[in-house]
Amino acid sequence: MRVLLVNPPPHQRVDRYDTPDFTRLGLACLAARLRADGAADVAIVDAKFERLSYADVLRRVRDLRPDVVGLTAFTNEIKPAARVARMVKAEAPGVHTVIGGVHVSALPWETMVEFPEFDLGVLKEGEDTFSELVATLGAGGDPGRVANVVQRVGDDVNVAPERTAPVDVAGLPAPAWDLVPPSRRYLFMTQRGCPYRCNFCANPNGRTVRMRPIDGLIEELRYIAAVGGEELYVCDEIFTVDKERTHRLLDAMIAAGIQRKIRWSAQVHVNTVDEDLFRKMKAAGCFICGFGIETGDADILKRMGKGTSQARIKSVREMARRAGLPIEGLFILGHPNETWASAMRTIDFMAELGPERPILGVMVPFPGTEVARMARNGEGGYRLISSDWNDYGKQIGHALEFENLSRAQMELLQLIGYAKTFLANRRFREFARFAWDYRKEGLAVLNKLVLGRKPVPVEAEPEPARWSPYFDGAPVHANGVAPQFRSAAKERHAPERLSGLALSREPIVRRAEPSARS
Ligand code: B12
Ligand code: SF4
Repeated sequence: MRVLLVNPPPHQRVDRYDTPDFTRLGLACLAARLRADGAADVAIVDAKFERLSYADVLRRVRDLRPDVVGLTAFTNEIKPAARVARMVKAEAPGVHTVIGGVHVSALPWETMVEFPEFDLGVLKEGEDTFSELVATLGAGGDPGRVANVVQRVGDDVNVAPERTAPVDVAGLPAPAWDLVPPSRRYLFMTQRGCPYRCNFCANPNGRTVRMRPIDGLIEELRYIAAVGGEELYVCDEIFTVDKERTHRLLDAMIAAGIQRKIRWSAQVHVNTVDEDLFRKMKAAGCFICGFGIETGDADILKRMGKGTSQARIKSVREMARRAGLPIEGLFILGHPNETWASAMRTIDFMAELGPERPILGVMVPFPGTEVARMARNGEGGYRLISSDWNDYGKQIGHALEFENLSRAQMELLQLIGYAKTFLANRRFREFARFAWDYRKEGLAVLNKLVLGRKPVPVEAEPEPARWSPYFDGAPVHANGVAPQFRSAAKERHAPERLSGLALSREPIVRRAEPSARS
């Protein structure tokens, strides 16, 4: 079997992550596992990293003539992934198109119904499932029997039973970085899982933390340094979740002299750090440490499930300062029942803490989260304003607003927040630099605020008419599906009851009509 893994081109080129200077870790992990199993020849095409157009991707498909094309997608990437799959199917209908990643994992049935371009979907962490799926396809077996797979069968969608155990991370081979072009920055993951339950987070790897062995990590770091990697983005949900193990890992990194070749950033939780750990992180090459502060409103913080307090956040900020470790403070505007006043408290708190790198995103109701459930039900003051997945970005997006806080007000608050954090701390030069570094994103927000124009897609094409079951019946207040679209089929086949069943449903493609409420 020949397998091609694809990170699709971006919908637009505004956010810096639309044109990243690193390649996709998830695909490198899948490729490594397939290769170790010996089940397939694997190639990776990272269209974002390589700046490839859709036509370029299709050319690669023609050259490589794969039996399986696997696509990865966060929510805001699902439509570009479907576009690649559509092109592949038009060119070679016999190729199996497989979608994986966090979006299909949160909405398995809905994704397969909305995007007929995908033949199969792999849910959650993909190594075990995809490996079994490829072997099954190679042997001419029934892919619908592979646990954690969703399959299109004619007009039906089959959802196989769930896998009982999460992936044994300790037993995985190192990511197949040799299958992607070398780069200056790499994503690096030392463990998977997070024990917390924040209401806005999909926590895709579940609550059980599983660690990679330290010697394998050091070997991977040596490889990355040898191919010219200079910087890492550590992707662990909480790098310091087990302090004792973090100390051992940092000691091993220092002993191997990693800090002389590579600098890195990581995210921590304020409950799992102390000054000593910060000092050692810095000694091991950490140049900035991120933590989710999320809000400056004490009540909102209490309710969100982060398990922390403002007092703890302030004391951890001071610890980092004393340790000489710059911080990235991550904040969100748009928590349930957010108001102008609570958002201003967030901005004031951000200015007070003065993170070296402030990040202030606007809430996105990612499927599978409590916030998404509330937004779909019109709770928490939320109003969904788009049923277009391309609008589901945190910095540049257009997914929701509040009954009492318009989208434009939220975006204005976002700009005020950034400006105040720098200017109140008299960091004028840094502000100028920040404004220059993020000029594309800033202009996109201003353009939308002042002229009401959304960013222009890179390669627009007429969209096929679709029926999006996720939004069917949800109160979308603009450019989306009207509430009366709730279909009898959706009522009959509630996703909660799908497991293991082959279902009939109404035709996949239905044309959305203008919202009655827009
Ligand atoms: C590192 C990271 C980033 C990095 C790098 C992202 C990247 N392009 O690789 C940066 C900082 C750039 C980033 C940016 C964003 N991120 Co981010 N990010 C993460 C983080 C922490 C880890 C992702 C990762 O690499 N995991 C490791 C690999 C191994 O896992 P994986 O990619 O999920 O792949 C596995 C499975 O999903 C599956 N799989 C994936 N693809 C495929 C394909 C096939 C064919 C198969 C079979 C299986 C499969 O198998 C893989 C191996 O097990 C996750 C949270 C998390 N803990 O997962 C959030 C997360 C993915 N990010 C998220 C978001 C929202 C974003 C942004 C949209 C935010 C924004 N700025 O608007 C941007 C989008 C950027 C983009 N388009 O690339 C959300 C996604 C939610 C959603 N439903 O879409 C997450 C889940 C955070 C959260 N808790 O809500 N992110
Ligand atoms: S602590 Fe971070 S990774 Fe864990 S649930 Fe909260 S936001 Fe998600």
